[in-house]
Amino acid sequence: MKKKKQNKKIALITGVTGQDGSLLADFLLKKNYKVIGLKRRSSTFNTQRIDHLYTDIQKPNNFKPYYGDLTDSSNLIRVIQSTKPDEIYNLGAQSHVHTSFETPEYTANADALGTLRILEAIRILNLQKKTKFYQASTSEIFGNSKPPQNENTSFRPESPYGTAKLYAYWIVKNYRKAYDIFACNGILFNHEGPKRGETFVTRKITRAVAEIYLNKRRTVFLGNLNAKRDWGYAKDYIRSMWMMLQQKKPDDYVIATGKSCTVRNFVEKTFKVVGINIAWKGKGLNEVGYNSKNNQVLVKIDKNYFRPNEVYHLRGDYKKAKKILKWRPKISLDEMIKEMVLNDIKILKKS
Ligand code: NAP
Ligand code: G4F
Repeated sequence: MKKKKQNKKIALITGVTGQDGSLLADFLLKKNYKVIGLKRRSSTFNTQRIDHLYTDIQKPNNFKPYYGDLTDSSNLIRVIQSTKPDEIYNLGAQSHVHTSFETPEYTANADALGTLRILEAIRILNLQKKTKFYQASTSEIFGNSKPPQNENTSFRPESPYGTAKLYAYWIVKNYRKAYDIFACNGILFNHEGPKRGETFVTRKITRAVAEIYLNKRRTVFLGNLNAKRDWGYAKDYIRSMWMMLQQKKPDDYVIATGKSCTVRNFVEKTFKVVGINIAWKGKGLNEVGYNSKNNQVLVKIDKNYFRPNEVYHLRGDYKKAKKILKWRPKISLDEMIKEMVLNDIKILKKS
């Protein structure tokens, strides 16, 4: 008997040019999906993370980029109407917490209303039965609620970013209940890797350490060294997004490692990869980190990197994801830091 040809599943990813979007595109293409990636028009190239997916534009493959923006409803409706995706992963966002204090209205427009626009598009186009929806929620919605934070922890966002993401979180729950849309919130704690944007603290540090190691710079300036984060490995977290949409029922899940450390510890661990032991002296803005072997000052504090409000300690409890999704993190923080530093050294040697 002839085997019936199965149609490929179609996934639409907003934010495909970002860290998570590009990794998710790789992941879904390996699973034989057809991937539609929403990218913004930009005056300089913004596709470095996905260029490998369409080297030859004349040769159609399973990845197709579309221009689009989360602030543009008509565009979103058009793209969703013409592609009719089985799964939508809404990863697009103004995702920088500090920047959200400078651009609060834009952040709300893209991060909060952008989510609403996609949910409305699903409803308007009558795709409730077909299209599953993943929302990139965040541990920032917990703000300064006491760790460990899980799905039952109260929300106390401390930034325009966290507040916009909390709107998105609730509107997903509203639409799930009201219109029976298969919609999930992945409440992901910080996750990093070689593709992390260079203004987030982990990549800023691994890149600076690589430059210091190669004698391309002398010091790195940082803000609050005492903030604690639960840092996981981005590729591990991407897997959980897909897993959520393969369940029988839509639900919300915390994704984390369950361990946290300070920015200060992260700095120490990163310098250790290139054989430098960091010691600290001084207080507040005058604190410095120095090479304990030769006293050379390598880390300084700059008050411009402090935020109007700080989230002091995020540490997630991912028991629910472990039990229901059978998800767990695989790569340790030390392994990840090593990978990030070695990758930054490699990039710098090429440049
Ligand atoms: P990222 O690297 O900053 O990527 C954000 C993506 O969104 C980029 O592709 C960006 O496009 C796009 N974007 C920004 N504004 C847009 C708009 N108005 N319309 C359409 N696209 C827009 O972020 P990420 O680390 O991959 O995070 C992915 C998602 O997860 C975000 O929603 C973030 O808030 C959330 N999240 C991240 C973490 C984390 O630790 N990484 C944790 C929890 C939640 P350009 O490339 O053109 O700028
Ligand atoms: O790396 P960060 O900028 O990440 P933050 O604010 O935790 O946000 C990231 O994780 C969220 C999940 O919890 C995501 F939703 C969000 O999109 C983003 O991916 O800062 C981490 C910590 C903060 O406490 C900050 O004050 O590092 C501290 N920090 C100290 N010096 C610094 C610096 N942060 C940055 N970006 N740059 C510094 O020089």
